[in-house]
Amino acid sequence: MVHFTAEDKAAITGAWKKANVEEAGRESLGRLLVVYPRTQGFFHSFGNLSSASAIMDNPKVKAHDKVLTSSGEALKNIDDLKSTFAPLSELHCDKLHVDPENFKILGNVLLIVLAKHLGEEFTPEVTGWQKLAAGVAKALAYKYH
Ligand code: HNI
Repeated sequence: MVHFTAEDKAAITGAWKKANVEEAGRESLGRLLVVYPRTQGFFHSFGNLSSASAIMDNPKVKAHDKVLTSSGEALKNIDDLKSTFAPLSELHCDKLHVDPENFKILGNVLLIVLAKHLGEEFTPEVTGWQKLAAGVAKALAYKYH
């Protein structure tokens, strides 16, 4: 299990407050689809994903900021990510059939997008976020069978 120190928690919450979470979530999903095209296969219902600009302007991608905003819940329950993400783990396994390797990839994309949004000040906080991304990826994979 990932353990968060008081310093990690303070750094994570600080960056969360400064970041535009909806925008960063949207951009991360868009970037995931552009940079890792095989992930597009999970999003058949999203319509036109034929080019980088089509993806970044796709209304459904833009609307899909809930992927990250749901991580706001994670912050409130950071010491129990496993239970917090259990329902979403079941959904992604049983209904969506998303290979859990993709959770790690999206986490990495998110860290890069946040670094872009927050600039240099994100650097000292990256330790906490690295752990959070890893913890969420692990929690989302927990119910896989
Ligand atoms: Ni994910 C739907 C959360 C990673 C593919 N996903 C959701 C929903 C949430 C969510 C919340 C909405 C559920 C609902 O409507 O009840 N997803 C998360 C989180 C992460 C994540 C917190 C990782 C941090 N999802 C991924 C990844 C993929 C993915 C990496 C595929 C590559 N998710 C999906 C798909 C849907 C989805 C597909 C359904 C989309 C739709 O609207 O049809």
